[in-house]
Amino acid sequence: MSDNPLIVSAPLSPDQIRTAVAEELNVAQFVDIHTHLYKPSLGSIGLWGIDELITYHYLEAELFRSNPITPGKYFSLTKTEKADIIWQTLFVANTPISEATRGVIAVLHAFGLPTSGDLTESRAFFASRNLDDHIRDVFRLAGISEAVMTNDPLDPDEAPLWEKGTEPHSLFRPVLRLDRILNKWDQHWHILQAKGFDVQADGSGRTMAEVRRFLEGWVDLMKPVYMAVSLPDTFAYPDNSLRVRFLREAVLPICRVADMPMSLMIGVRYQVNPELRLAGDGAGKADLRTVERLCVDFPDNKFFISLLSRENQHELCVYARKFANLMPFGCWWFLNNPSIVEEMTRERLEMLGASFIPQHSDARVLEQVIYKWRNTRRTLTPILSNTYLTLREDGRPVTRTDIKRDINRLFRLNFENFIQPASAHVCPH
Ligand code: FIX
Ligand code: ZN
Repeated sequence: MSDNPLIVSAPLSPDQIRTAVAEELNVAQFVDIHTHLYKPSLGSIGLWGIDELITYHYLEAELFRSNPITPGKYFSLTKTEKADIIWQTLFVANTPISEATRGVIAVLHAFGLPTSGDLTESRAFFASRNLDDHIRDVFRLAGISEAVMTNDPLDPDEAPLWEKGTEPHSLFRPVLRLDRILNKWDQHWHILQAKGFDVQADGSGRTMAEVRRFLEGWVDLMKPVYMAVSLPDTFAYPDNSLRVRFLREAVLPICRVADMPMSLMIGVRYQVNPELRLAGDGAGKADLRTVERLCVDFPDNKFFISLLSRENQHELCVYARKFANLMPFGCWWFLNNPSIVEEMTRERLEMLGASFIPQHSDARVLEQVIYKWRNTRRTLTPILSNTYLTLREDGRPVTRTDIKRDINRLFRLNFENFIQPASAHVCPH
């Protein structure tokens, strides 16, 4: 398709709309605004390769439904043994028809590797890859220009790497993740104290000022694009909890001064089955009056909001219509399945136009971005096409320029503007 301005601004027929949406989604380079991927200089905490793909916690949960092995026995196995039993159970003895199993198939297929039989050839392929080249190949196949990380200043494996000094990487953007402070202060306050911060388990004394000093130090060190936390379905605001005091007196003031969004991912029922470890979390409906009150009480702060319960999604769209400092993003975790992505994306387009962020991958293993973004494009193509077909039917011609502009806003500009001061915002064009 040429870039002749005459052609791109010509009204499209229904078939041309469908073609243009598919083509523009395919060529657009997305920003993946929430992942658990790591820049190479953070070393072995960055997961990649076939054994990591197959032992993804989504697949571990599915293993225990199709194999009598106990979690205790499974977690005593080596990584290779774990991958072998999952591969045999979910990919050989059963058909890989779930979203997460099909994703592994899509990654193997993308690299021309066998999608049946054993893992010998695949293991040899990934073992032969140079990580930097592999990352660029994976991002190219996924159609993403950068991945936003999740960086934990109290993770014993990660924090020392940042403190020692790490190489920045143009494809990865840092995020300051606060779960250990906001959700597990009782288990972590002594680490700050040992680092020379005058903090107390009960939050008394100079604790709030010292937590603010700790976080300001990490903002200087890490240069995060936003701060983030996952919160339980029972998250309450306002209340007298230490968590709310940390938000009010340390986290949100820093974010406001830095014009940095705060990402709240709400609705986790942590460790409903602890035996499953990372796969043991569940989902619950949250009370969104918390989000309402935060947006009212902190009008100069910006909130990325993602919710884990399908039942919260419509009310999130209503709140996004009330508060411009609220940016709904993604179809998170248990919602990242075509049947629910379709419902959520349609109601967001109907209520918010192009003023939201449709998806993030939440990838924990590098190559997952290939299938997670392929699935997003596949699911969104008919949804966006029908949106434009309806607009055309109601009397407004649709051009390729419209489609290109809207896709850029949905998958790049809404994020890039939201992490910038208003003075730096770029208008969609
Ligand atoms: O809190 C989070 O960032 C969640 O996305 C993860 O904890 C979760 O395990 C996940 O990877 C979901 O996709
Ligand atoms: Zn996540």
